[in-house]
Amino acid sequence: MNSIQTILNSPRLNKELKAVAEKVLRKERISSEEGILLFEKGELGFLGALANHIRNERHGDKTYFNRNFHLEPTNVCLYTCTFCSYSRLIKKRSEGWEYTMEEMMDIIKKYDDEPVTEVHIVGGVLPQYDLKFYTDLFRAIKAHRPDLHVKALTPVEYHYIFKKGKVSYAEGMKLMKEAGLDSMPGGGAEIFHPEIRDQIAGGKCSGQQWLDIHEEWHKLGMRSNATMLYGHIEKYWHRIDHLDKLRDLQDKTGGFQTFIPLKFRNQNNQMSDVPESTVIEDLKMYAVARIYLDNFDHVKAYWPMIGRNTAQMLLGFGVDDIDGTIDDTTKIYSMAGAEEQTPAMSTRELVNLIKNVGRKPIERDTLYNVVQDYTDVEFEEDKQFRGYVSLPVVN
Ligand code: V47
Ligand code: SF4
Repeated sequence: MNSIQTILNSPRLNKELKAVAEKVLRKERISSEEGILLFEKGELGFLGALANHIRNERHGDKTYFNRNFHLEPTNVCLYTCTFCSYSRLIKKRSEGWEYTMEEMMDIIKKYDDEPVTEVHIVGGVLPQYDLKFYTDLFRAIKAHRPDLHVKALTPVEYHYIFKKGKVSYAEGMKLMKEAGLDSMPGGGAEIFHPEIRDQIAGGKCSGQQWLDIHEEWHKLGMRSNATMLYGHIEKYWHRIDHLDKLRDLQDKTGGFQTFIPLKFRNQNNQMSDVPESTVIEDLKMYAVARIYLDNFDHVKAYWPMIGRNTAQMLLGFGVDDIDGTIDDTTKIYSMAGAEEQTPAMSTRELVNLIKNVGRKPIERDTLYNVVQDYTDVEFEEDKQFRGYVSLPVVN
């Protein structure tokens, strides 16, 4: 890939884009108009070089991953998000699963001898999973394994259970912290702007409520992630509006760790007629996010969703984190059509995937403390992962 300086010296480069790039290199913040310009006029090579420059300045070759597992309490949900492969199941509840406390603790205990550092808990919204249920669950996990980081639930669940439990967002988040919640994942954000959200988000919390709940959590000194579901019916300006709101809240609290763009997948949901974005669009999305979110430390590619090959390429487009080694791909995504053929990725595979593009694999915990630097750890070469075109993945 060309360096940003080579591209800036090219007589072919559009003057407006050149001005934006120079601003970024001077570490000045770009405006929403300039963000839209990047999407509309920025060629892939230009966006990639600029995003890669920022990524390298912040992290060098370091590329983070963690060892975690996912716990999905239920795949049935009260809401009816049109992009979700779960929402139809509420009518056929018997086809789904609804774990009890004991069943969830049995899943947690399955990992007792595994070197995982985090459990990521997220699923559908149902009345029996109320404030008491979740505070009991977090307490039970912490009593059983105090060092396991509990990254759990999103403002979608919190808004629902706090309303039902008649507590404010501030009181509710405090109760969660006391029960053992360590951090919040980035889900439920979708697209904040009501013009799109009202069409796809099935009646769940608004964009503002999502932001308010994260703000309350940050005020307690705690950290969270943020996502955006892109590549469906939204326009570029909706994406920039979303990034803008995240950037503003981050200015206020500094509580976000990572931004994760989530590519819309179109299988088994009510939006199957909406085509998925191309890989070029995906690379552009990640690069613009890295350029626009100047106050976020990390940009993550969630490989079970985007595909391993694209995740590997994204390491040159602003991404410095590719999430976890999961031995059981979360069902939400496999139902939506992602990574069906190859659900698992071992630590060895993940490390080799990162090394094969010349980066340094660093296992981190949820808060980005280094667990192990794999740069000089030699694994046997993984025949499945050489370069970009290897496995028959979906995208
Ligand atoms: O909010 C659901 C998305 C999200 C589809 O914080 C879909 O570390 C694409 O937020 N196509 C939940 N996306 C997952 C999530 C997440 C994942 C990994 C790591 C972290 C983190 C957070 O999944 C939902 C929604 O935006 N989703 N259906 C679909 N058909
Ligand atoms: Fe429920 Fe979440 Fe699916 Fe929406 S995306 S229907 S809130 S599980």
